[in-house]
Amino acid sequence: MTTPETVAKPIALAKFQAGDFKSDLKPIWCPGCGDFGVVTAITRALAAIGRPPHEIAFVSGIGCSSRIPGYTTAYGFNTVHGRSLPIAQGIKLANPELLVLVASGDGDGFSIGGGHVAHVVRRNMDLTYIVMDNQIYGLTKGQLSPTSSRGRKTVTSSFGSLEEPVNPLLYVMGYGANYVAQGTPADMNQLAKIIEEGIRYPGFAFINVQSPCVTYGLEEQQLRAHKTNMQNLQTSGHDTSDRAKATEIAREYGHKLYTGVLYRNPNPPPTYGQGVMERQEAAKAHAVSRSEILNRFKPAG
Ligand SMILES: Cc1ncc(C[n+]2csc(CCOP(=O)(O)OP(=O)(O)O)c2C)c(N)n1
Ligand code: SF4
Repeated sequence: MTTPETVAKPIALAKFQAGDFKSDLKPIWCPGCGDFGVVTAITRALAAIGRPPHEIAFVSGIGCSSRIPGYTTAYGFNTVHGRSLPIAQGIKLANPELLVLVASGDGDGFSIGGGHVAHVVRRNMDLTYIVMDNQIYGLTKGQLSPTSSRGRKTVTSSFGSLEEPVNPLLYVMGYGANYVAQGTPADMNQLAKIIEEGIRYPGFAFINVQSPCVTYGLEEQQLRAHKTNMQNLQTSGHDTSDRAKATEIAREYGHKLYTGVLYRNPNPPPTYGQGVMERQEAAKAHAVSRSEILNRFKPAG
């Protein structure tokens, strides 16, 4: 039987270069913004996947990071702040053959759009969700975001934040995500690789990217921390199938920068799209033909 996964999973069909996925639009991000590295990593991952741009839908919300679909040659939909996930789910269900990527900022994804994350994870929608986590609202000029650390001074918290930050890794692990990874443009090869693996994963894949905002963020501290405090999970022999260990690592968010795949369920459960397809097949098998219905209601005599 054909399921969204069997038709949508990327098979290397043609040879592509990363440049084939870069649009002619010149990014208007601030020079040095981490998001430049993220779009490069995404285009590299797409080249490795080998699906042509017209078979890819790239959905985002609103924010500096959400500009990213426009910088690629995939079909792009820069939607509404916080609503990228519901729209991406609709696109995937309407056309299961499309490869659907979703991009957000930490504000877009875990503040106004935070409520959608639990549901997309528990449904196991076959989407790749990339969050550019700069711990600040960049586009609107430096307000406190849900991942800003306690004590962080911003234009909306001049005496320091009184709140504990949201932990995006623990959040998705808590709802049972099957592919969870974290990367940074400071390690481009790994970032491209974890995005590629996320796209290949048959189900919902979450990739948190520590992407520094050089204008309103704590870029110096962040970049220094990335260089000195990074711990590469793949070179340290982490077992990506160990959910309990991955949850322990996720708890370190904000303290230690773990990069690579935290968790990859080796036995991917069925996706929501698969369930929908199966029900459609079952409904067809039990379908009553039009003439049968007309016969049932045929007037006697
Ligand atoms: C419904 C709605 N509320 C608020 C805004 C204003 N707004 C636009 S982007 C944004 C936050 C941007 O931060 P983030 O999502 O973290 O992305 P970044 O710009 O840092 O990449 C806000 C509050 C909006 N456009 N729409
Ligand atoms: S404001 Fe920050 S997040 Fe936005 S483009 Fe500039 S550096 Fe990047």
